[in-house]
Amino acid sequence: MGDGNPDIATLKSPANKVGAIRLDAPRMLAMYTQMVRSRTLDERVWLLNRQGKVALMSSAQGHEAAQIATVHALRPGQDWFYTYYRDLAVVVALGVPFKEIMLGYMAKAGEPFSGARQFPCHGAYPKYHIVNPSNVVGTRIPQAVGAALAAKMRREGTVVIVYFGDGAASTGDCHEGMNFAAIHKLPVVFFCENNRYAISVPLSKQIAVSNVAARAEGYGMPGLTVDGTDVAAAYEATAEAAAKARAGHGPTLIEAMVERALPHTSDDDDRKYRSREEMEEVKRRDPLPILKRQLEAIGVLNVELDARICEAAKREVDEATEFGEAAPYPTTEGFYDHVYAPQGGAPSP
Ligand SMILES: Cc1ncc(C[n+]2csc(CCOP(=O)(O)OP(=O)(O)O)c2C)c(N)n1
Ligand SMILES: [Mg+2]
Repeated sequence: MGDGNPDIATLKSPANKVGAIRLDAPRMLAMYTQMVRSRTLDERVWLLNRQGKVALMSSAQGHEAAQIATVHALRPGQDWFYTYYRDLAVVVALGVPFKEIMLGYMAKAGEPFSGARQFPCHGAYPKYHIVNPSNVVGTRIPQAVGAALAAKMRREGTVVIVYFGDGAASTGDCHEGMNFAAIHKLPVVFFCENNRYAISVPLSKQIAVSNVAARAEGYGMPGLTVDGTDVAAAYEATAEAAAKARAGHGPTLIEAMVERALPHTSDDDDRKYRSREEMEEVKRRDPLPILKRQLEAIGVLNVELDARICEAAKREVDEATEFGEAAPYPTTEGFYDHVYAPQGGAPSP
């Protein structure tokens, strides 16, 4: 494990126990299905990268429980989701079709977020209320706070959630956004996916305190650290934070302790800075088998149902892969669409 991380064992609370909170079995099964789908897609994209068909992948493997739980704790269609590059499972849980996601990974024409001009799932998808304007870490935090200010001024009862990593939490943008949101009691949930690494830099070289949530006090908002491999813990924390935000009580900082199961991106080699023992522990905290075991224990999942869920996910991913491979690349026509241009049209090339 990286140095300086909160002791995961101390994060266990009654709220972390399945059944102690508002999570019912059908919702947990829906979360599991989404987790299997996201994982299956994630693994396929990784393979496609190795085949030279996808330029870059930043995997969500190990983060999925936290990501999916937040979507269930919010109101898709009303609330806004400011995601970052590792949030594939958020995008999946919000219902973006795999074929469209695959167009992004393969940089093919018709990709809905940015027309394949940006990284996969970067840009915006208004239909799903997803905004991810930039790969520059931390920048979406003040932007999300601005959206929360707009929501408050319009009295919409809308909540904005902004996702970011532990590394992004150390940017100036993060400080400015959190400070402003707390002062003005804005309806925003700051959701830090703490995997204890910013590429190869461990948490102890990013922050001098033991956890990111400790910062919340300095801004004047609640902050809590939860086990992000446990859907129940992440769900409850997000649901409470959203209820507070909707009621006009301002922002909350949630720090979900997650695992980055793969290298930072498909261009990284984490064997240079993570030990085998550490990766064994990461495997032990894989959220997929954890949720699977929880569902089996309460009699909601059995071998047949699990096989059906996995087969359906594979079929969906197969179809998306074929669709993506058959799709054309964008042409230069429309090159200047959706970009700012001087008065009088597009700039001359
Ligand atoms: C402002 C800025 N600095 C550096 C980078 C290069 N960079 C890309 S991802 C990353 C690590 C971010 O780590 P973290 O926020 O913990 O997210 P994680 O990838 O671990 O989920 C860095 C430094 C960047 N994109 N933006
Ligand atoms: Mg990180």
